[in-house]
Amino acid sequence: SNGDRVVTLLDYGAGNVRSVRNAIRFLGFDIKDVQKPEDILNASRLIFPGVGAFAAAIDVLNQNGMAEALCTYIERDRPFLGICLGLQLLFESSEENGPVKGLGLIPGTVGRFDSSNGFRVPHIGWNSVQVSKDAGILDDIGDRHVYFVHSYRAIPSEANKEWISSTCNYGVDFIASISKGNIHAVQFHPEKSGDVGLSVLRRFLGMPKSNSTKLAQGKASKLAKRVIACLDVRTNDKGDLVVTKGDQYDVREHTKEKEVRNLGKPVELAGQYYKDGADEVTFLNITGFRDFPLGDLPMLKVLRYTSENVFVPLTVGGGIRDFTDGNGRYYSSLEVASEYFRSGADKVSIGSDAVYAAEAYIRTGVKTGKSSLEQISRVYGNQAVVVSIDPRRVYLKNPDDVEFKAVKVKRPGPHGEGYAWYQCTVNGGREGRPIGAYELAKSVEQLGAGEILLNCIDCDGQGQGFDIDLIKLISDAVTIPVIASSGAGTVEHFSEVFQNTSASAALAAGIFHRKEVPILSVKEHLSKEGIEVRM
Ligand code: 1PR
Repeated sequence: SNGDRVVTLLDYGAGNVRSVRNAIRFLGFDIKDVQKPEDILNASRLIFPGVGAFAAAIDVLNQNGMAEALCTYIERDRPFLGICLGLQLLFESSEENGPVKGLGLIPGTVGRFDSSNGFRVPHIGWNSVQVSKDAGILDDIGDRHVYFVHSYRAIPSEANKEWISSTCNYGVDFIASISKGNIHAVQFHPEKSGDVGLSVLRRFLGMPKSNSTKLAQGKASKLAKRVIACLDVRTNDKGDLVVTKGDQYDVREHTKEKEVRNLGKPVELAGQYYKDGADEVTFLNITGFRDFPLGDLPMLKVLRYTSENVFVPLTVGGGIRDFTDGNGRYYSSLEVASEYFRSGADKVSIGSDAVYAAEAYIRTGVKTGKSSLEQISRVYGNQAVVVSIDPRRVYLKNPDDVEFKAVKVKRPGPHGEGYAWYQCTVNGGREGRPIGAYELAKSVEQLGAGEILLNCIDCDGQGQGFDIDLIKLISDAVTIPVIASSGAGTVEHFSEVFQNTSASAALAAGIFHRKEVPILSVKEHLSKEGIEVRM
């Protein structure tokens, strides 16, 4: 009957669960949203994708009687799947802005990862898990990677060991999933873990199983280095939204007409890169600084369509700032970001506006809480906020010639300069600002950025390799993950950046769009070099 293909979803409205919805629909199920506590008690299967902050979530659940219904449902051993915060909330308490009391169904406290031992927080990316219990839903995982994004974790103990079905290691062993009877919860995101994640959901939904690979064979878990495909998107002169790609940020052809370079359609390309094994897909609305994105509805459509079929994380950037339109209607940057999230983005990326926020923070030493960066990370969590840095190299004879952090460069400048500082720019590289990439990175980390997308205008589109000096400088300066970007031309450039810097991910555009280097070749090369990747 139809009832067999319905999933009840507990979405308490604290954030974006669009990707969970998309994955459920992709598997052929309908969704019934929980409106009142009875809907939980009457569910034939319930998915609880926790998002946002622990305290906010528990408050909402307590206010409307959902917490009690949820506990009853779980105590009755009814089919349940919690995701991410949906796992953490089952524990007794969390240290996130706390201690804050949880539902108390599983013994233990949820604490924060410690970034002091070289493990960057948030734990973002693809990691493998050690399955310790035959839990059914994990049967297809084996040693394949699944996608995590979180700063807090529950630790295995004598008291909770009967619940644990898998663990993961990230500086410490933490609980990757729990299973007991019909109750399951996973710290990772099955809806963002590609095929292997879909198979976890498929098994929870009781669908026909593929050949089981069963328990993973004792391979230590290790966070994989991510390979990200980036789509710079803008409308061309005919008004079509196209994927374009610049040379040092100049995206026009060198012809008389100077048309915008057209490398394909955004939704199609994103779908292709997902199939090719991209670990993430990033869209940059590169004219967002002048065209307001909520007026630019095609980009929201691109996100909606892409997220229906692409089950890895999606980031979108461009135009995240406060804006007043021609009719005097004011939009906050938070509204812009919320619209991106609602349309299917998992993370948003802020460029120009983060530069202004960092400049103000350095000047005053005060966190106003009002910048787009601070507001969005407060509401959606810092793991959902990327800061895109667009620096340009400025050579120096003497590192003391500027007030900004300068580095000794491997290759001297045009006049034999041995040093450089990296000047931040805004508006798509058009305007240089009085702040360096190093100072910006440090500031935005404090203001709530969860990740840095580190471009380099000099290297962009050149295919000569990443700017190792810059990437080393920045990845050593912060404890959040850094995505190396700009300049990839060969597979060796990817191993070079991972062997010489502590970047967590490498992003490329041109070589993928022009089909010069397939994503699979990059992964195979990295794997051959002994670098952990998701295959
Ligand atoms: O300032 O918040 O509106 O955000 C604008 C965003 O658009 C920023 O993230 C900025 O990096 C991006 N952007 C603006 N102008 C351009 C341009 O190219 N004219 N694209 C642009 C930046 C850089 C990379 C690129 C890599 C890899 N693109 O993301 O994809 O350099 O390229 P490669 O592998 O071909 O070398 P805001």
